[in-house]
Amino acid sequence: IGLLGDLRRALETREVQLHYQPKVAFDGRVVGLEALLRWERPGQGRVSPDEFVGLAESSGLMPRLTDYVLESAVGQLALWRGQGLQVQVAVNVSPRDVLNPGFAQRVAGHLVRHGVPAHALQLEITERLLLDDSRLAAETLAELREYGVGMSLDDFGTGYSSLVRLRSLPVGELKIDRSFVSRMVADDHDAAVVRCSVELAHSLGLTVVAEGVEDDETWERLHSMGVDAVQGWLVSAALPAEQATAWLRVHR
Ligand code: G
Ligand code: G
Ligand code: NA
Ligand code: MN
Repeated sequence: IGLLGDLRRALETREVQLHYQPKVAFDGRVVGLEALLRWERPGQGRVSPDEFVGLAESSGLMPRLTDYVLESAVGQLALWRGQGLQVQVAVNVSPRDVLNPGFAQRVAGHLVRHGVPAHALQLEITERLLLDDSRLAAETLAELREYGVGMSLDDFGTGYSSLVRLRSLPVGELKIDRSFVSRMVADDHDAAVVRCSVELAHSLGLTVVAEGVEDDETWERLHSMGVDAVQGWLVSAALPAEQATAWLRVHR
């Protein structure tokens, strides 16, 4: 109860912030940044988004939190574009968000208000969404895709989505879950999952991002497997907006 009250207040005072983690191609070029929520609760230290996103979902606060995230991310995109930094920003949305009537219109509203083109925004949806075979979710995603918003399938490999569902989904990118990436050097089975995911993605015309890349050997293996881009601590952790701006100036 204390945590929920604090979270509501934190959204008003903007104490909850977005940090940005770069996704880069193997030549070092930036292909985008993923916005990740960070909350330093006064006197209590950092609260993990796993914890407060879950709380927001179970308490009905999620639409507000997601709106807050979209507003911050699209606002930041407008600032970067104004400075000549042409990047794409990815926002995580929960399966519940996509089932909210009017979600696509709200996304479009943020873009229009800030004068940001739809292609500059990407939504990361988790593979879990595919499990509940919802018509509304499919229609909402199709509507956003039609509008020009990018779509990425997050945590790939953890949700056992069927090939049929995957083929019919309007996504342009697949992100291999970091549980496979982090173990692929040590474990042949994890390496096989990564290799097959890359092949599957490419044969469906999707680009592949590997997340959770922490060392050079993993980077090299992913490169040789034909992965398109990587994200992880080896490249950079998620950075506060100001540091992300400095990073972009150096790496664009
Ligand atoms: O950055 P970190 O590992 O702490 O994130 C933990 C989890 O919280 C991840 O699953 C991530 O996708 C999720 N998360 C981070 N930011 C957001 C957000 O803005 N919206 C939603 N729905 N989930 C987020
Ligand atoms: O669920 P999602 O894939 O959105 O979660 C991304 C999470 O992974 C974030 O919490 C982010 O902080 C975390 N993360 C990003 N890069 C790395 C990494 O190299 N190693 C580990 N262990 N976690 C990472
Ligand atoms: Na994500
Ligand atoms: Mn992920």
